Parts: sequence; C-alpha cells; structure tokens
Amino acid sequence: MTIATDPSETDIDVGRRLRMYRQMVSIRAFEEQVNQLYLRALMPGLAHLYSGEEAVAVGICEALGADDYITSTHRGHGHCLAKGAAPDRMFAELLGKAAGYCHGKGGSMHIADAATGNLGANAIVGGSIAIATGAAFSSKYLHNNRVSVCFFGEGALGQGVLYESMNMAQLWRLPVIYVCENNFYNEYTHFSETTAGEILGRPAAFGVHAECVDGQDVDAVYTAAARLVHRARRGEGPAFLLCNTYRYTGHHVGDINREYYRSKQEEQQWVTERDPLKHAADRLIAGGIVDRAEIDRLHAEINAEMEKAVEFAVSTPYPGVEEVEQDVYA
Ligand SMILES: Cc1ncc(C[n+]2csc(CCOP(=O)(O)OP(=O)(O)O)c2C)c(N)n1
Repeated sequence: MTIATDPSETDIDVGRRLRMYRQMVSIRAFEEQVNQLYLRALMPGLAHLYSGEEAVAVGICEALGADDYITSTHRGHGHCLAKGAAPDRMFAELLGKAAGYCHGKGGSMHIADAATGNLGANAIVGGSIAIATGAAFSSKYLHNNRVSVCFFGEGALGQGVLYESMNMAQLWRLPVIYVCENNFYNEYTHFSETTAGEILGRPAAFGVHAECVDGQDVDAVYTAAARLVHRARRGEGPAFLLCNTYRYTGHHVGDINREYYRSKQEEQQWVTERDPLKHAADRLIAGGIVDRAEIDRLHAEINAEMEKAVEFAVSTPYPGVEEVEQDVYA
C-alpha cells in the first residue's frame, strides 16, 4: 500500500485507480459469498453486508499506510478487506474456524488484525470511537506519525462517546479521522427521525474540521481522505468526514422484506444510478485505461478467488474444545 502524501492529489494515477477498482469488486464479491454461506446455513449467526458502500472503505484505506490504524463496526467486512485482510482468513473467521483472524472466536462482528492496523470491528454502535481516539493519543505520545481512522454509521451520532472523543481529540490535536458512513438508515429507521440538526454542525461545535463527500465516488473519497490524513500527520488535529452512501441489502442478511421502511424504487435507484463499481468502471473505460472485456475478466478472476477462499474456509478445522478459553478477553 502506498501512502498518499500530497494533499493536492486530485490527479489519481492509473495504478491507484485500478487497485481501488479491484478492491471494490473484491469486497462486493466477498459479500455475495457471505450471503450464500448464510443461505446454505454454513455460517453461524448473521452478518451485516457492506455491498453498495465499497467506495468509502476503499477510498479511505487507500490513503492510509500499513502502519496506520482503523477501527470498524458491525458492518465491517469492507473495512477489514480494504485495510489488507485476506479473504480466506476472513471467511474462516465468519465460519468460526481456527484459521480465522480471531481463531474463530470473533465472527463477523469482531474481526481484528493487528498486523494490518485493524484494531477491530465492534458490535456496539459507536463502540470503537474511543478506541480509535485512544490509538491516536498513543501515536501522538509515541511520536510514531500514525493516523487513526474511525469508521462508524450515522446511527452512532446518537452515542455520547462520539462527543467526548471529539472534544478530547480537538483539545489534544490528535491524528484521528472520524468517518461517518451515512447510509440513511439506523437499522429500520430513517436517520432523519433520530438525528436533530445538521450532522456537520456537530463536529463544528468542537472546532473539528469537517467535510462531506459523495461516498459512491471512490476518487472523491480517496482525494478527501488523502488531504485529511496528510493534515493529521502534519499535527493539525482531527477531522470528520461525512460520506453519503447506501446499503444495497438488508440491515443484516435476514432482513429481506424491507418495504415497510424503504421502497424497492429507492433501492433500485441507488443500484442503477449511483453504483460505486459501475461509476468507477465507466470512468476507467472512458479514460481509455481498460475496456469492457478487461473489466469482465477482472470480475471473473475475483469471483474465482473468492470461491477458492470459501472452499478453504469450509474445509479448514474448527478450534479444538481445549482451546475454548484461549484468545478470549472478556
Ligand atoms: C449501543 C447499541 N445500541 C443498539 C444496538 C443495536 N443496533 C445494531 S446496528 C444498529 C443500527 C446502526 O446504524 P448505523 O450506525 O447507522 O450503522 P449501519 O447499520 O447503518 O451501517 C443498532 C441500533 C447496538 N448494537 N449497540
């Protein structure tokens, strides 16, 4: 992963564009496999899919270095993959297998991987905000120049820890970026029914630098993230990036009848008009970087990779009964 250091980087090079596209396709394919695992009753519990929101995780993580930190959410597969997790070990974790990132004891909502700077997904809404802020404090204290990114959904705007954390981060000029993924629904409730005032007014109240970006445009997300990461590394303190996006599937894999809280027409409109993968592919083709056949080949290659990763996860063993108390901290 190359670290973006130039805040004026609006002209994104071809290698980076292709890498970001590939990563988004991988996340989409990963999530499709997760849904299949659920339907085949191979996965214990539920999973919250990231399909539709890929440009946020990919654009942000592309602006980070391997040593930088992220914290994630209950909808965290995309964040983990974008930060460098391997699909086979991710699938293994989802299936409760010993080869998983947390030896099968975390599952979909508790995947962590210190080697890629991933401090963990978190089932508690807003639960990782103080963790990211603490990691940013450690970076400042240790002078190691690492930046922390805290992903959270707009549902976490109702959690007091966000405001305590932003207050401290601004007072102490911590290198942390609060990335609010606004997919418009907190479970089955539109965010306008739970969120008073303007979202960006909230960080502004603490003097935290705040911006909004189209979360379906990976280039725009990357460009904003590169600027904010650079700013944080220069010691200019925290930032808040609001990314407007949309989840294509239910709140979780079992949420299949959604019309009582959002219409099929609304869903279709996002899928057909605002899809981040389609948008990026069209741009690559229009720029003469690839043609349609190459895009199709890439999708086929990634689908095959994901099938192989699933096969690995299905066939690899569970942890032994004697390990039941190992790697469990609470
Ligand atoms: C503290 C807490 N309260 C409630 C829940 C139940 N819950 C799980 S996900 C969710 C909605 C989250 O919405 P948002 O943060 O916008 O994320 P999204 O699911 O849209 O990605 C809720 C209320 C929880 N996990 N934690």
